[in-house]
Amino acid sequence: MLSTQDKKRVLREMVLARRFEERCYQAYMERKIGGFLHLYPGQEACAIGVMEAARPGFDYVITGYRDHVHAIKCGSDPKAVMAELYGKETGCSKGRGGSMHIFDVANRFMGGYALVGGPFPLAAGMAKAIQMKGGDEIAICFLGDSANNQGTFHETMNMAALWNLPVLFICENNLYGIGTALHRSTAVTDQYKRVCSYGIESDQCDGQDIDVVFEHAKKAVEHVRSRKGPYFLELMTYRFRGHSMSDSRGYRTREEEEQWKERDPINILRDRLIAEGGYTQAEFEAMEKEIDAYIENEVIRFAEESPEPRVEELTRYVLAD
Ligand SMILES: Cc1ncc(C[n+]2csc(CCOP(=O)(O)OP(=O)(O)O)c2C)c(N)n1
Ligand SMILES: [Mg+2]
Repeated sequence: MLSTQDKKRVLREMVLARRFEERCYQAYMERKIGGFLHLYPGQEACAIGVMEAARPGFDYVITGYRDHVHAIKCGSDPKAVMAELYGKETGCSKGRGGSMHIFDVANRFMGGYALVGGPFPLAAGMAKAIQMKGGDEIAICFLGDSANNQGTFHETMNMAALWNLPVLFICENNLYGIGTALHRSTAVTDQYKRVCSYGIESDQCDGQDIDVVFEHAKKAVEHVRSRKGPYFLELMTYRFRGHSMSDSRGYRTREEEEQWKERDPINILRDRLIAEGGYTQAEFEAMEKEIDAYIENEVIRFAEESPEPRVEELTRYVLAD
């Protein structure tokens, strides 16, 4: 169980994640950020709750294009992530990758991938390397619900089970792949059931309540770390914003959105802390203000003031020598 102190810390991390993403939205509208931008509000308890149960900076993590918060939870500096979104030389991928290609070797955050389903086999490869080297790490692969219809999903599940790889798959099921509802694209909508045919242990839980995510993730991480084989955990969640920046959300109703917003992961944890005593709404609001000031005065300022990559060096770091 998360202690009161831990709960306050992860609440802070979720608020930082939310404000960071909302500030990205604003910067995109001001044309400071270009290219694709996929935001994470609504899903914060997933990445933060799972990594709270794992070892950020030690375990290897990989995900898709909705990747900023995963990187930050693994230890990436929010300044280097924002500078990457701004396409600056000080960005974590030296401004060459942008939003979908956040990368941080030092913190074992292995990306940030644009190809849906692409990270599955890469995660298996990371797990195979861990297995061969004999370390205590695990590989964690976060992906969306729709990624599971890619061929790579099935090929990877088979190999991961066959080779007993130390890999944890986290499915962030937000019910949509771009504008297509899950039930319109997928025969079996309970994603955790799909890995049973490969003999992989799996579970499903609420992805909005970080206490619930943490408990399920803890069990999953223990399973993989003790080398009992791969594990697949499905988190039921919702993205509050559109898929990407140009999305009028015509494929879902405003009522459905409002229902999910009643299950905002930040409000759930804040209200619980207040109900348990020893925490107040005033403290929460002061924290929000302090985080906004940090994002503005440090994160945004750093991105704004950092240099652009030099034109002569634009292709540097893009391809291996
Ligand atoms: C191989 C490949 N096919 C198609 C796309 C286009 N595409 C981008 S996101 C997406 C939907 C993915 O949805 P999901 O896996 O549920 O993730 P979410 O965006 O909901 O987090 C698709 C089809 C792509 N990026 N890569
Ligand atoms: Mg999805």
